[in-house]
Amino acid sequence: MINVPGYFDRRQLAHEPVQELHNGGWTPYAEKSSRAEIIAASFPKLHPAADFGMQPILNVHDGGYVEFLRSAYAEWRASGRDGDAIGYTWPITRRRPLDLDRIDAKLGLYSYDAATPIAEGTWEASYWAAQSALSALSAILDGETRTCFALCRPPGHHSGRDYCGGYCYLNNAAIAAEQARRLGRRVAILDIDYHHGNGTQDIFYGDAEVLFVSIHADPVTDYPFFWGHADERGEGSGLGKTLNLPRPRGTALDGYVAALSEALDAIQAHETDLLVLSFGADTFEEDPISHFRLRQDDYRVIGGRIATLDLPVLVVMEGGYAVDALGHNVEALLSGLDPQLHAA
Ligand code: SP5
Ligand code: ZN
Repeated sequence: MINVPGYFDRRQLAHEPVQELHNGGWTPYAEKSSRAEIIAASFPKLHPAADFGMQPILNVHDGGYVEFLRSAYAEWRASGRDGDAIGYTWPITRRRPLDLDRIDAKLGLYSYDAATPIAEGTWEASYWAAQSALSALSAILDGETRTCFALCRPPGHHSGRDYCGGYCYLNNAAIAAEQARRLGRRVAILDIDYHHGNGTQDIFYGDAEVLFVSIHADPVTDYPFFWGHADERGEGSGLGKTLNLPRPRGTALDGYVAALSEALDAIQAHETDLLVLSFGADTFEEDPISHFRLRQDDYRVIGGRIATLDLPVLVVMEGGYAVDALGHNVEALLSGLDPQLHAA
């Protein structure tokens, strides 16, 4: 059992898309609500999320995009379609701004892939995932705990200011990080999901105050392809405040901790006083959609290395699709991160 405090709201289970387009065909949606159920079962109890309202979401996301997320499913159905809303045409890296109202145009404008359908409960679940992240942040800022877990689902790190993608709709980690920054904290985000956190990177790309560091599969071979290359380092006053550490398929613990040392050095150099850890367990050797080779015990080692920073850590759940192992992998990470709390 996990004794790190955690936050979750059962309304996050309302999102249950049926299928996604993958390798040219429809396959069952990998980001299932059972992922959250199995993680929740590893905690003796989880705190219900408090409601921090829309403002922290709108500090990160575009108002038009948020309105779209809330209404897309109803519009899709009103257009006579079955199933979940999904786009089929995308503007080439943003054409000129056009005020288009057709649902298909809006799906194209506000998304970048065909893996992120909008289902009946998508808005409700996404809203409460963001509130879980804000609630866990609040527990840290109020001094109740130094380590806190946000059982965010749907995940968030592929979602940018005005787009969804990669099973992500609202960027939970970015929303919490921005809130913490506004409350005066010096924030770094360390993203250790298998996939590059392109949404988080985009949100803070020109930002000198929030450091974004990511260890992920090389985008030359892996999703999301168009972001996460080592030469992406931030822009303007944010130049040098984005650090990408892509690693090849097949990476196991040794290669991983070498990248992690580089990441931790950058976090220290930033003079960070609060770490947001975007944690995806899809680096696991048995993950069905990914290609790293981390084992369950490796997550304890990784958590232990991150703990050497001696910082308050907000852990935000991202991906991980080997559902049966998910609770154990989260437990291993958290036990490494906070052995005292874990033994308590
Ligand atoms: C949060 C996160 O980990 N998002 C990952 C999105 C990856 N999407 C690209 C790979 C899609 C693989 N889909 C497999 C479906 C199996 N039914
Ligand atoms: Zn992932």
